[in-house]
Amino acid sequence: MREVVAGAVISNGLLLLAQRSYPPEVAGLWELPGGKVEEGETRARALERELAEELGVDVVAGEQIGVGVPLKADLVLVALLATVVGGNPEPTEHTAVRWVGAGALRQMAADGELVPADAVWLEDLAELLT
Ligand code: 9L3
Ligand code: MG
Repeated sequence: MREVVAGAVISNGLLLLAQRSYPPEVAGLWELPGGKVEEGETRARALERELAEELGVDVVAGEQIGVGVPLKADLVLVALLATVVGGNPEPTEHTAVRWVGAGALRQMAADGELVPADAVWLEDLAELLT
């Protein structure tokens, strides 16, 4: 089973969302940033590497939040809490980033603006933000 790790980056009570630029099915939708865990890499290390690559930030990964979400038969998506310890997120692959509170996150979910896989974590994330 391969894994994709996504970061629930929370700072000053706000959650970091990144707007996907690809593939076409999800381009324009917002996600918790991250990517595939490579062979021999821990989830935490993979998340720290992905957020450095994608957003130019140093983060420290923490606990898993929510459930694992199946993406394909052999691929599961997991979310880890993450704290920024250096830098300011500047997208290299994403179209944009934004910081949201619980209310804005719920509104985005209701408007279908979240990547479907990540919308599964709405209640877990909203709880962390309130
Ligand atoms: N994915 C879904 N939600 C997320 C992330 C980071 C990724 N929060 C899905 C999109 C792709 C796959 O996982 O199908 C691999 O992600 P990426 O390497 O394209 O970011
Ligand atoms: Mg990615």
